[in-house]
Amino acid sequence: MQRHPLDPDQRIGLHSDMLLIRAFENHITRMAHEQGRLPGMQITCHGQEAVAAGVVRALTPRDVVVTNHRSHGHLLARGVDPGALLAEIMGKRDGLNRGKSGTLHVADPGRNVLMTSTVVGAGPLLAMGAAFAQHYRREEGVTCVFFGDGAAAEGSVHEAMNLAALWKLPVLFVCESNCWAGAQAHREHCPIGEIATRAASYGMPGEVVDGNDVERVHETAQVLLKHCRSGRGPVIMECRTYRMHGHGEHDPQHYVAKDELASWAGRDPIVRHAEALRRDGLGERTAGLREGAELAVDRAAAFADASPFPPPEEALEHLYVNPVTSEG
Ligand SMILES: Cc1ncc(C[n+]2csc(CCOP(=O)(O)OP(=O)(O)O)c2C)c(N)n1
Ligand SMILES: [Mg+2]
Repeated sequence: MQRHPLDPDQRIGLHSDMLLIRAFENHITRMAHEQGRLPGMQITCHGQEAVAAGVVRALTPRDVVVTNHRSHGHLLARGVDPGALLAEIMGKRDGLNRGKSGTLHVADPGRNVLMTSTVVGAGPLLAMGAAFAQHYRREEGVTCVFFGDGAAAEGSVHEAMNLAALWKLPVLFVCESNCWAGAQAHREHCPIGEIATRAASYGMPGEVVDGNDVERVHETAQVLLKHCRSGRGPVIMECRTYRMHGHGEHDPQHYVAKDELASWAGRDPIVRHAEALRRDGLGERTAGLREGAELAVDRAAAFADASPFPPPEEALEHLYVNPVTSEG
């Protein structure tokens, strides 16, 4: 695989994205443990920041993103304003979707984030539809869909991959293989371990990448996106990573062995990347980045806290582009 070395600005950009995502998710964790602060289930991507930053930074604004229940990192890397995202998660009026989507259904049409689907395995089919539209309209974009290793066991994912390959649709299928699907370990739902191996059976390329190595993720995504853009059809990119928190913040994951957690903590993508940057003489440029990310989240929190809840009369507004009226 022909990779292009990253320049210092790109490397620092990837690092900043990961720091922002981590700071944001830490804030969600804190709030999730305060009674009454956040509605619904809160699902964070602690440990998976390198996948979000590495893949999303390789996309262009024309590319479409379809995400899943573990979406905050994808959205922040795409440039979604942390304040608007946090307000959305809190169900506030100034949220990205006016407080009507919450964390689990966020969409940002302005940034081509088509939708967040929390129906496990539905995202790849939606992505295939979006990619069909891109192909049909002869647009340049690619559709990038994130899904989990558990989702890969759903029949819908097979259908999406099969048809995308048959019609040579520009889809980057990104599997975040994070060792768990809810409380089920990877080996309990996946007989072959590697999901990218399946690519061969669809006649498309498949790559496995260390999902805790942000630069490797980024370079691999760049190469695979080139394939999608060339009209040769879809690809599967499997990022091997780890879910450091429970399925959601309500889940203390007592079913996870302590030594497994400790071993993955030792491969933290942010710590590893900071070390790599230091080794290459870029340590000085990382000074203050963490504090900057935390400040951005503090500002986001102040914005979201100050935002009111939407009034009940707005409940049925902005749900459809052309709302069906009571007159029909
Ligand atoms: C069709 C469907 N089945 C079950 C669920 C409940 N559920 C939500 S997330 C999840 C686990 C998904 O695991 P994986 O795809 O590996 O993603 P991860 O949570 O590890 O990021 C399950 C079973 C659902 N949302 N949709
Ligand atoms: Mg998983």
